[in-house]
Amino acid sequence: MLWRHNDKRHVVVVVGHTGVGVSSLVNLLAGCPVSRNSPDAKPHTRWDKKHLIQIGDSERYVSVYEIPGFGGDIKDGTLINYVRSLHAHRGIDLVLYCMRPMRDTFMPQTFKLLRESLHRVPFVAVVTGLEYYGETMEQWWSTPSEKDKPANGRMLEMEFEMTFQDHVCVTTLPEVAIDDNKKLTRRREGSDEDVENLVCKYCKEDTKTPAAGGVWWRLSARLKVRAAIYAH
Ligand SMILES: Nc1nc2c(ncn2[C@@H]2O[C@H](COP(=O)(O)OP(=O)(O)O)[C@@H](O)[C@H]2O)c(=O)[nH]1
Ligand SMILES: [Mg+2]
Repeated sequence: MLWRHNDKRHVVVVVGHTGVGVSSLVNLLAGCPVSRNSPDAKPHTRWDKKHLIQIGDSERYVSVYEIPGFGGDIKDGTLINYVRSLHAHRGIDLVLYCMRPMRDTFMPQTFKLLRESLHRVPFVAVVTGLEYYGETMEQWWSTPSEKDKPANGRMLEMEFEMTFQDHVCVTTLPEVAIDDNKKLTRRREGSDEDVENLVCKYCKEDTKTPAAGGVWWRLSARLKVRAAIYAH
């Protein structure tokens, strides 16, 4: 992939365990199916998935990089190197970290490695699959999943050491799966608005994060990623 060093667009990276709804979130943000989401949740997402997505009604576009699912076809270490390299070349402005409301999709170790690699980059938790949850989907964050346990948001912090700058509780169910269900349609539209607002909040004009690396670092990072891809 050729990165354009002079690209001044904000860079948003979408990551998550395979099957949590990374591709579906990208489609939600784009407002139409730009990425294939797989009914069987197999990791169809491959390398070099970059989408130019218009935010809100503005004239501005952000570059959204859809990272293949962790725990899928491609080694997690290779994916982390790829994200590091992207940060060195383009400067990442926002990480959308997708999870389902299930522990095995949290990936605290991966979170830690990404967090350490991306200094000062805001991480936003996107909890998907909440279309039938509670009175509002947002309640998931402030509700304990078991009696006498901390609320889910606190639990992520205390038990898994995963601290986020922001969070959003959503459904990324594709439009075709919703059909005419009014409640689900409303929840999907609300999810779209919430995620878009977050992207706007962290990708304001004149706040582009500069690329992190010097020329030599960038070159060696790129070679490492190339080697990892060929080895795959
Ligand atoms: N119930 C539910 N299913 C979802 C949601 N988001 C995505 N899916 C489904 O989960 C499967 C995997 O989604 P996909 O976006 O391909 O996941 P990815 O592997 O993370 O890219 C697909 O069948 C989607 O239709 C959601 O919010 N709720
Ligand atoms: Mg996918």
